[in-house]
Amino acid sequence: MKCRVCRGEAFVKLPAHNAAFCPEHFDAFFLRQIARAIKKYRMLPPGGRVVVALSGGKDSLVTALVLHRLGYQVEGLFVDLGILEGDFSPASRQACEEFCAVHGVPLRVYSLTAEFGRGIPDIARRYPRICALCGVTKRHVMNEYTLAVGADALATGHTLDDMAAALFANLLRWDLHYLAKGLPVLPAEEGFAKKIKPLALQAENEIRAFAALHEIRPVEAVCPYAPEAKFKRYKSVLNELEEKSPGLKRAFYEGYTQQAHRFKEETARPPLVTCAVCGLPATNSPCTFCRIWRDAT
Ligand code: Q46
Ligand code: ZN
Ligand code: ZN
Repeated sequence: MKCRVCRGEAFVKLPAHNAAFCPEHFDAFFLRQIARAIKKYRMLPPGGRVVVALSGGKDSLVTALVLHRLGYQVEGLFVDLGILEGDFSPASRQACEEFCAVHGVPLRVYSLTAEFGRGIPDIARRYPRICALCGVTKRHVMNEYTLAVGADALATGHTLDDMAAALFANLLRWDLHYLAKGLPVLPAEEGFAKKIKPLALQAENEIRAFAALHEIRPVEAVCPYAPEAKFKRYKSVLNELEEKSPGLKRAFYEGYTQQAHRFKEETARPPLVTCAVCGLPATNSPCTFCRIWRDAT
């Protein structure tokens, strides 16, 4: 296989794009694809300021590197959950610290233990559905932080595989709420920072190749509370279909982004109140975050 651009030895083969590339031209191709998505979905103004939610995994690290290389003012935010089992939080934190040091990306670490004197394992003893609360916690911290620093948006590392699998699952159960919210961009609203997913059109194999090319070293430790990977079955069905029809996943998700407006009016959101403690919009006051971590009642 030869590089589509220079005819040199190919480093990666991308059946979905009917192309193969050498390292140099794959790098340029990957950046160009994301630059195009950022423009198409109006994710960021040129040179804009963006907080990237870093977990230590490859997707979030690749998101930060790409945005940094495209000239945005990137700041990484790592939420240290205080999970010591399996060295999960310390190893994740170290992966983020190393990445940020190598690439010159500023990193802010928000440690639950430092802020509130306890972490996820302490909370897990009281609450059985710990992942749901952990998700609420991370989203709250990231949103509050992005608003506080006045960045243009909060970026997460969701990939095409994540977006297509979620779309597939939510279509099967006609979850209209999600179907109105599955876009790569959620606009800012009062109390909510703009949320963007710059890798929403990049498939897993492309992201893996880009991470390898730049010697990104993601964390290997796995969270001890990790349930079966989200949407795993849907991902494998889509991958089977993709193998037979390269490009199907992307066409499926991209097609949705053109139709998503149709689901908008269908969703009635529960009315929001203002949390008396943190001042952010929530379904109840105090909000779940303040109830759990700030002991608000
Ligand atoms: S970190 Fe938190 Fe995940 Fe661990 S406790 Fe569950 S949600 S599995 S992405
Ligand atoms: Zn080439
Ligand atoms: Zn609150």
